[in-house]
Amino acid sequence: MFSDLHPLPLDPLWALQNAHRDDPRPHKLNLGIGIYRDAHGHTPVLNAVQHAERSLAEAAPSKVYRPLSGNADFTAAMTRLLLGEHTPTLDRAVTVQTVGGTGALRTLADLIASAHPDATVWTSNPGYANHHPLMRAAGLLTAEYPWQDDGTGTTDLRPMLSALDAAQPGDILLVQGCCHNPTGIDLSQESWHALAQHCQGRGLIPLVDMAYQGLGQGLTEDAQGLQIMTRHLGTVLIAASCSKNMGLYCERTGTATVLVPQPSEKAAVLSVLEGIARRTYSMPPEHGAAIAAALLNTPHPWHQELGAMRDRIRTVRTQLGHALRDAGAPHDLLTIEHHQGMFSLLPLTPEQMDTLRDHHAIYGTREGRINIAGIPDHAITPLAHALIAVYGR
Ligand code: PLP
Ligand code: TYF
Repeated sequence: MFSDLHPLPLDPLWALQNAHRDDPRPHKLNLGIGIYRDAHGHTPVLNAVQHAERSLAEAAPSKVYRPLSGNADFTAAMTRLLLGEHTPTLDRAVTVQTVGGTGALRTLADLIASAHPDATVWTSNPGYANHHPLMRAAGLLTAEYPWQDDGTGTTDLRPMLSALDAAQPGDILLVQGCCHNPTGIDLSQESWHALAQHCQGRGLIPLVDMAYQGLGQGLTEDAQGLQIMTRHLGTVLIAASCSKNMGLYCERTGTATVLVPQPSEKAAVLSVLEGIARRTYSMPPEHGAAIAAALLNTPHPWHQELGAMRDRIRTVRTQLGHALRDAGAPHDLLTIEHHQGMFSLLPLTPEQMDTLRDHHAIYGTREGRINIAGIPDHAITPLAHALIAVYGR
């Protein structure tokens, strides 16, 4: 049965992880995979998470099966985090718990395939490496729009909208809500408004991927663009992840939200989402959702730790910017100062990224993505010098 199968190439991010692991150079720097690291290079479990886990263990509630839509405390609190407290849009929202942000994207892709199998999903280029494979796995077609800096650190809307001229009514606009992976370039508030108008005018359905809420400007601030969409449009899809902002990576905790024009449409959407869960994995895992519900419902300690992560990322960005300036870096390298969230896309070629790895033991992706949140304090200045040595002045 399997004799005709050939091994697939390893996911480039895991290949990079392995290459870094096997590199004997002591000063090696792993800026590949997107995880937050503290000033010493560690990714500890948040105190708020440890506290929630202890409480859960002590309470030892039963492990009987849960609803197909997951933990209701968690999904309700996530819906408010995404859409805002006290907003009428809450009445139009259906949220189910998913297996991380990835599971949310796949669940929504399956929902789209059930409702509108001919839809094309438009995703950014450059964009998140898994968007095309996820959407195609659900049988959907994909297409791309450009995602580039307008010269001021935000996304240039003109080329994006002109590419979307080819989209058909009912097509899906997959857009990252904040802290764009891999570029760190986000839409301005004005551009979010213009994009919402464009979707309304053309009958496009936004699918907002929120994988980094709270790691850019703040939990509320990072949801502004999404909320412009949800206030102005009848139908909006949202994939959310608790992997980064709660450090719950391996607990696989996320949500899929569907905003419908009329509350009367919610029941059918919920039943289709539950059907997708049932035939895929039956129900999502409880542990991460129970932790996340505790963090969301007693938010102060979590907000403090998230704020510390966000502040560190921004401080590292600023310090790297200063180190680059001090070393006489060209303007192109300094754009990283304007980026949002964990990532920046450097203007380096794949060959220059290879040189960075081979000569300086610095591991970023071949497309030029580096994880700013992965830079320990002691590595900031050496990194700046290495970037200039490879890219030129
Ligand atoms: N969407 C984007 C843009 C991401 O960068 C990621 C993870 O890096 C995800 C979704 C998936 O998140 P999760 O790890 O929760 O599946
Ligand atoms: O972009 C990133 O770094 C994340 C991390 O199989 C990731 O998507 C990469 C590969 C993978 C799971 C997570």
